[in-house]
Amino acid sequence: MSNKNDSGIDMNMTDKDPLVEMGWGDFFAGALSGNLEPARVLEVRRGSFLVAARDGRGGLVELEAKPSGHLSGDCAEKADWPATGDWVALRPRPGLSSNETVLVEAVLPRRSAFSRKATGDTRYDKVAEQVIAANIDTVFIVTAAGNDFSVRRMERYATLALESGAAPVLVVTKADLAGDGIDQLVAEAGEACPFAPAFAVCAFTGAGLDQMARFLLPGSTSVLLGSSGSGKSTLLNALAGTELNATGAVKEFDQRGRHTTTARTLFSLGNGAMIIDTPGLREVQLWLGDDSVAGVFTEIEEAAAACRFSDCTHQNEPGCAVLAGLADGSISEERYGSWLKLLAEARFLETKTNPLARKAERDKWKIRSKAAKKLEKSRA
Ligand SMILES: Nc1nc2c(ncn2[C@@H]2O[C@H](COP(=O)(O)OP(=O)(O)OP(=O)(O)O)[C@@H](O)[C@H]2O)c(=O)[nH]1
Ligand SMILES: [Mg+2]
Ligand SMILES: [Zn+2]
Repeated sequence: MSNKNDSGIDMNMTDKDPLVEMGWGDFFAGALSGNLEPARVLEVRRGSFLVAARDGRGGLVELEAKPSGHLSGDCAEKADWPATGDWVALRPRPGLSSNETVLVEAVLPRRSAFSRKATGDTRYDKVAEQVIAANIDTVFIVTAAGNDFSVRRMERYATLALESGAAPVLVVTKADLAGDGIDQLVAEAGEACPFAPAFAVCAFTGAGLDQMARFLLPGSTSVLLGSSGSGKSTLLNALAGTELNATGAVKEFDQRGRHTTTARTLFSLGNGAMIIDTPGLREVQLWLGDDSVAGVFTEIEEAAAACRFSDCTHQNEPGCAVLAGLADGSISEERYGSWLKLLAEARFLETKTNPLARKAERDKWKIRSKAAKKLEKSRA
């Protein structure tokens, strides 16, 4: 008999360590100290975390844990704070005393993490990383057929996915809206990231769900990312065969753009695969990753390797192989524009966050201002 709680996690007792089925392993165990107890973060709440931990009887328990003072002291940066999918260390062991508040003492190192630049604060030296989902294997980049469809946005997500350490997969939802045009849309989506699989799904008919299932292996964790209303939660429910999360009609006239999903929550599918459903992101700014930009724009990077000057900016230099590619049509104008924009964004962040890069940037300015002063003197 199956005994599932709200998140769909199977609470049945087995001989196996139930945490192993949630992805627990040596990588995390090696970082767990003392007699702390491991748990996985299912949801981050205001002032607490919903976590899954061993119940001490071979099963799992879902409980609300509070941050310890130690954790708060340790998390100097926003990104250090536990995110959905993180493995954390609890004290005391849940179940030992039912009345004691269970505390999250530490976040264990992440195997992968999908991050973006935190929104809101754009002041000069205030850039911060925001972790959306941790310890993930696959990033489903969800875009609906119809008005939501944007290859440029997919390129942006794909860059972040590559930076996360998880594999990007491009999913075009609401295939029914495109009719016969769906193959064309999938082909366009595929161009956003040359090596990533791309396919269409329809949550209503179930078409294409088998393609997604290939990535949903027992013990694996995926995350659904995409604009609000693109059908992420509907897709989650269709994959689970039951309503794990609420879905909502697209509110076209709601200027505030309210989201149906408001939390990032880790759910379990019947087969032991885990999926993190997220609220649509309105803004997806890069978090570092000029290498990842290169990984998403491989055809342009390959051309760039053949430019005459190693510091070619690919905008007006003679012997620029990228401009030659644009001229002969082997590189698309849209991809070129997107590439330059994302590279500039990634490099800007680099100068804001990496002290060595910052120093190099400063030194460059010093040299420039010295040269300018010399020039001024020679003219005076
Ligand atoms: N035509 C069509 N509509 C769909 C499909 N899948 C979802 N929808 C509709 O799209 C709307 C939004 O679906 P949700 O699943 O709530 O979207 P979401 O991406 O989870 O949105 P947020 O939680 O706000 O980020 C709902 O009205 C769904 O019924 C589909 O395959 N075809
Ligand atoms: Mg949703
Ligand atoms: Zn060039």
